[in-house]
Amino acid sequence: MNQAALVLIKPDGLKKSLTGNILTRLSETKLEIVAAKMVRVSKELAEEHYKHLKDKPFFKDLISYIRGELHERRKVMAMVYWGEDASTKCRELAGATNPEEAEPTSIRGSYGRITTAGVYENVIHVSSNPEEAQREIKLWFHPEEIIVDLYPAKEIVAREYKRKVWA
Ligand code: DAT
Ligand code: MG
Repeated sequence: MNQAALVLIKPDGLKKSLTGNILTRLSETKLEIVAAKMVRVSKELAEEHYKHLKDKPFFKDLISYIRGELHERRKVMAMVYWGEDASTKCRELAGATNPEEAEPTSIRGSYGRITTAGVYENVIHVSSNPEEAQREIKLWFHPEEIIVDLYPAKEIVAREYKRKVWA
């Protein structure tokens, strides 16, 4: 069945110039990229994204990490992969959460590390399943940023809202 998965290239992946390698590895899945952008991650977005871990001792470090505070790279690359069993296929290539336990040829096994402070720098995020993907994609993307209709959306007329346009 066609599914969507949120994939994030985390700040360590960007700092290590791994974008090309990661995209090449993920292209083995034959899935389609239906959305992509660079994001400066707010504290609110980071905390909402990882809210299932908010009671963990590593939560604060995790938020700093995804916001790029540990890598002088205040950005992540966010993408939506779409197609047959998207989350399973992408997670298989990503490897286990703990980069030291990840299959050595997986993305996390190849490029991840655990810092001396205990932070899992595991290079990418991939949604675990379609339900998690839906929650996460709705956090990271607006409907019009995705080139297929993934989830029900509605049109609204927004008045008095401020946005930047080209000068
Ligand atoms: P995953 O990213 O494989 O879906 P997760 O959702 O359980 O794993 O955790 C999210 C992130 O939190 C993970 O990528 C790295 C960090 N993390 C998880 N368990 C950890 C631990 N025991 N020590 C340090 N960081 C951890
Ligand atoms: Mg997870």
